[in-house]
Order: sequence, then C-alpha cells, then structure tokens
Amino acid sequence: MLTLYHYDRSTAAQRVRLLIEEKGLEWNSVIVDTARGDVDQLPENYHEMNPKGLIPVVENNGVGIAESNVILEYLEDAFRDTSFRPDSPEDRAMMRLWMKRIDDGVHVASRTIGVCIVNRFIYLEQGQEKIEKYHAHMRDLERRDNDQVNISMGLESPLLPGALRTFRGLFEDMNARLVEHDWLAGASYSLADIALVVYLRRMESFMMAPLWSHMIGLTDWYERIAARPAYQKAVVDWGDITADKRTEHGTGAFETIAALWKEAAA
Ligand SMILES: N[C@@H](CCC(=O)N[C@@H](CS)C(=O)NCC(=O)O)C(=O)O
Repeated sequence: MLTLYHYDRSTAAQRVRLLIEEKGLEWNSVIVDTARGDVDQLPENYHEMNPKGLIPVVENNGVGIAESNVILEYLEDAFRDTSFRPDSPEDRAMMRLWMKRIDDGVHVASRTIGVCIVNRFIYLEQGQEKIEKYHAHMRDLERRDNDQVNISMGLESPLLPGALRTFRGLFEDMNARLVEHDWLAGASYSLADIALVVYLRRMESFMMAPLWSHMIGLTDWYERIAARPAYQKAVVDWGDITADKRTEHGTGAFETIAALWKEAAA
C-alpha cells in the first residue's frame, strides 16, 4: 500500500493528500514533523528517499519518491482510474507551467513569509541550541541561509518584500485567468489547481485574506475547491498544530505585510 511521510500543515503535503483523497486511494500515514526543529524525528533511511530530508515522500512498490509536484504526476501515472490532467497537450503544458512556478520561487517565498511572520517565534522558543542542530541537519544551504536571516530579522528581513512580490504576482496572474475560466488549466479541476490552492489556505492562516479579497476570480475558485469533500479530508481535517500562533502573530504582522504588499504592486 502507498505510504505518505507528511505532517498536518505542510503545503507540499497538503497537495499530495488532496490528490490521494480525490483519487480515493488507500494509504498509510507516517508523521514526520521536523518543521519545529525536531530533526530526531527523521526515519533513519529517510535521506535515501529524499536527499533534502524534507516531506512529503511517498513510498510505493519499494520505491521512495520526493518532491510534491513530481509525486502528483507519479500518482496520476500509477493510479489511472481517475485523471486530474487535462486531455489536450496544450492544456497539460499550461497545467505544468502553473506548477513550475511553485518550484521557481513560490515555495521558497512561502517559507520566507511563514518564518518572518510566525515560525521564527516557534524556533526562538525552542532555544538557540536546537535551532543550530536543526540548521546543521539542513542539506539545502540556501534554505538554511534564508532561514537564518528570516529568523533573526522577522518583518525587517530583506527577503520579505521579494517574497510578497512573488505572491502578489502569482495571485494576480491566477485571478486574471480565473475571472475568465473556472480552473487554471483546461476545463476541469487539475493538478495545477490542487498544487496552488494550498498557498491561499496558508496565507489565510496568517490572517492575510483581506489582501486579495477583491480578486473575485481567485476567491470564488478557492471557495469551489474548499467545498470539495476531498479538501475537507485532506486539508481541513488534518488541521494545523500551530494555528493559534499563526492567528496571533499574523494579526500582529498584518499592517506591515499590507504595506509591503502595496509596495509590491507591479
Ligand atoms: N520542493 C519540495 C519542498 C518540500 C518542503 O519544503 N517541505 C517542507 C514542508 S512544506 C518540510 O519538509 N519542512 C520540514 C522542515 O522544515 O524541517 C516539495 O515540493 O516537496
């Protein structure tokens, strides 16, 4: 049976769970929640499956596969009873272009925003020694360097304005498509929608929804996806162990973030 290594609030894990639930697959859950600095939770052979030591990883037929967008395509290839890829080659290319944006900067920007607003407080509460151990285990050195700046500087981080620019540009581009069409690529719900919706949920959990509430295409699309039973199972039911902290620190950061969002206008 399919095994997924994951934890509740991870956007990369949410997108994989979304597809698993849409497809109605049976799966084993293994929780690996290192995101609060507890690197001892990594299973011993984990780096063989994912050199970066991150989640999610799926294991199937004895093979471990990392990278959430690769996992989505793998699940489509391996479990063909239902399809979440559009039929035409052109629409499939569009779908993949939306997904590519995640690896081209959106995911890194999402981490910067999260660390600057709230996760830095979670790390700082754990103490310097634990942060150092966490970073010593981090194999992605750019991620480690960014974290160090974002943890120490928070809302003053020089990386934050660029991260918000990336998100504003993404949301505007998505909205431009979604005021004219129901879905990001092709005529039906696809991997592109699944891959990107998780960032609205994340930004909303930081109390940032007023920033895009006027983008009607985007907000209607989000509501349509949130109403799907698979979304409830894959995202809402898993919850977020840090939800209270996100609400508290997100509320406190809103004014600063809103000002940077405004400056990020193209
Ligand atoms: N490009 C990777 C990114 C994976 C990633 O950033 N995972 C985060 C959760 S969203 C993680 O493992 N965090 C644990 C940690 O920081 O220790 C993917 O799409 O799977």
